[in-house]
Amino acid sequence: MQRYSALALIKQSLNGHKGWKPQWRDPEPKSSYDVIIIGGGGHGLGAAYYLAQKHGIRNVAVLEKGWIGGGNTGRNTTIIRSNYLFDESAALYDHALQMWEGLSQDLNYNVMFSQRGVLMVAHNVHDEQSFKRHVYANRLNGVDNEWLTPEQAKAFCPPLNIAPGMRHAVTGAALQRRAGTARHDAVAWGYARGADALGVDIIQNCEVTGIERDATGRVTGVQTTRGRIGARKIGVSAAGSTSLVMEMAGLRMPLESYPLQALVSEPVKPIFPCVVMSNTIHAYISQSDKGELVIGAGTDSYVSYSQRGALHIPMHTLEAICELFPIFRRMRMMRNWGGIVDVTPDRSPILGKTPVPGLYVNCGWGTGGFKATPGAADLLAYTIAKDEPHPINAPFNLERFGAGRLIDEAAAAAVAH
Ligand code: FAD
Ligand code: PYC
Repeated sequence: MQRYSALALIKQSLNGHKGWKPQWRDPEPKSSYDVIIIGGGGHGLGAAYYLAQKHGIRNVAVLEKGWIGGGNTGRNTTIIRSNYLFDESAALYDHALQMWEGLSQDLNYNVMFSQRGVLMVAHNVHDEQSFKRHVYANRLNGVDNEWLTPEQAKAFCPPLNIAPGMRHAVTGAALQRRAGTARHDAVAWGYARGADALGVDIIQNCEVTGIERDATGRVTGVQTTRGRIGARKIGVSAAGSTSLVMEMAGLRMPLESYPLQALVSEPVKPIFPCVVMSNTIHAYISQSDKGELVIGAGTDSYVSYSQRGALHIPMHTLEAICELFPIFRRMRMMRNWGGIVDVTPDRSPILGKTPVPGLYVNCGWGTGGFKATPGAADLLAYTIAKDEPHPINAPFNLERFGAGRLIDEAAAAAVAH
């Protein structure tokens, strides 16, 4: 694999940067693979990478109906944190956060992971009680989280308005210092490059239209817009389209898909040092390395498979942002878009085996799966390779909705849905 280093940069600069090779191949699909992953987002590409890297399973294809990273991976606001309430979730999300800490080195690709801290601001007694409960639960699980007064929150994030008379006055905040952001495209590209170098075929513009099963019910392959492809095992990592894909194997999933919108401002000089989230008024904000304010809203209130949403949702979010950060009142917004998020009844993901032999699923990350990318990918690869879940993802099985062993993370999921 072409390595990225200071030396490589100097060598290429002497050559007018004409010697860089494409980061991954554009192969024709083979007639069959040991494993097919449906969905070329960060989770699917990462799973393919770890199948090859950790489990030595290299006869793998990732099938993507559009372009890699063109789903929620390339549309999200990149907030990474692990301050979830329950023990199972703390283990899951902190596994991912620990992997983020070494990801650029592992991939030899700068995913621009920045632990600038995530501040969740409280506006009322209910918020305070809920956030403090999370702070205490997180600490018991060895996950960093601390409670700040409004003044301490302002010292951490100077643009924050803590004036007492506001409609949504800030009454305190929970801060996770190890939390932060990463560059979303780089995550998809870094995994694609790493997987390709290990022999994985990344096949774009290849929509899966059917899942084939034999007389025993076991999967045997997929039908796609580029023909039939055989497979011994299939991993589905299709985010907002999961219900549609799983229906191809005869499975009805406990998921609802909603549009979730985000927007960015014109770029400005560095002004915003951290990430701020207000769960109560559905607004979250950070500043990208390009200088744009990256702002996100709550989900639209109807189910849909459209990658766009209604205008009143971002308008409401911008009103909240202007109240919390009056300094931004005259900023212009440049772009607005939506993604389709797959939401479970308990706001926790589903990651494991399915009733169909050879079919595995990773979904239900809803509004919060970017933070989980390395962890989810690692655990999906483990589950496929071993045909059994890792202890970390074992509780996040599909059967919990029948058995009633829910992991209710509605408060930690943060974004209203
Ligand atoms: P995706 O990147 O969506 O990949 C799934 C892929 O499957 C897509 O590329 C799709 O084209 C492909 N696919 C679907 N059907 C088929 C088919 N039939 N055949 C082949 N391919 C198919 N999470 C956070 O942690 N922090 C945030 O700040 C955050 N903000 C968000 C803001 C917005 C606006 C949105 C929309 C989401 C946000 N999320 C956030 C959620 C996060 O983006 C997702 O949970 C995560 O990116 C899911 O990754 P993925 O790889 O599973 O899905
Ligand atoms: O899960 O932290 C999150 C998040 C923030 C914005 C959207 N999702």
